[in-house]
Amino acid sequence: MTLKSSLTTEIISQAQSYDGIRAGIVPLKDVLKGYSYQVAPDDPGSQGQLDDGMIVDWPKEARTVLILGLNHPEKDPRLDWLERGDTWGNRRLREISELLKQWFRKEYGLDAQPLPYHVAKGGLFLKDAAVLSGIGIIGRNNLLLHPEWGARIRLRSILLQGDFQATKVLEGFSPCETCEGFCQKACPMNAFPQEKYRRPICRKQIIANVENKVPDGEIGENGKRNLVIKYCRACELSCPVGA
Ligand code: B12
Repeated sequence: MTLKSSLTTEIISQAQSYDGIRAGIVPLKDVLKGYSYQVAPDDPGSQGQLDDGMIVDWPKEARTVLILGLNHPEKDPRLDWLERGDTWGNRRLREISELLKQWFRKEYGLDAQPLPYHVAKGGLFLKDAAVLSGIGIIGRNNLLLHPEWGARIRLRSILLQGDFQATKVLEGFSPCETCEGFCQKACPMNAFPQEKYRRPICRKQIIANVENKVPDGEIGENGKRNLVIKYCRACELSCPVGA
């Protein structure tokens, strides 16, 4: 099936009509050839805290990925807190994905499949997909940097039925080249020895966050505030891009 390239513009504009959303489109086959698939094909250690359902089989006709990025500004830290099995930002991304799926069916009579967060549950490596679709670049903090929001962005993907023209890869945006590396210096665990991100070191910090839940959530059934996990964001929030 060949679809008109003008549909890419329509799909992106529909996705970006939601507040705080940026979107990109990339062929699924390109994402599956990305760096992360080459080094970690099965996403080791990504068991995950999130309650996403598992997608066992991707639809056969799904050949395109629509990537969504939701701004997580510092002034709204709750978006990043994990409460009752999900973060508030991810709940918003799930909701928007579902609305886009309905819109896609109504508008074009085609199927869309929102994917889970974790690769082990049928999701994709989201930073690779976001770079390839032109939403941003990978910074020295090992995170996706968006020109306007820096690393303060969270990702989600939707598989689309059929082929669509990809959005362009971002060019001329390389803020880390002239930066003194605030992100790496800010890491409380020194997870960037020799300026390279080391996952096992970073993971120790994340485990400490998981073990140190705090009662800052909504009022639960027991009349007390729910416990929430506040993940470390030091390498993200110290980045001057989008601060
Ligand atoms: C497992 C996981 C973790 C693990 C391991 C992280 C890791 N990087 O290995 C732990 C729990 C430690 C973790 C920590 C964090 N995570 Co995390 N994590 C994930 C998850 C589920 C998979 C990531 C993964 O395993 N990647 C594979 C490993 C091998 O690759 P990598 O280290 O990420 O590096 C690859 C890319 O940089 C890529 N790359 C580099 N240059 C280029 C260039 C091109 C052209 C391409 C295509 C690719 C590419 O190649 C590298 C591999 O060689 C993703 C969600 C998802 N489904 O993708 C979120 C995700 C990456 N995490 C995210 C965040 C925000 C964090 C934290 C800040 C904690 C927090 N507050 O949520 C920290 C930051 C850590 C860091 N500086 O990288 C966000 C990143 C958003 C962004 N702006 O980039 C994601 C996308 C989830 C989301 N909600 O949107 N995370």
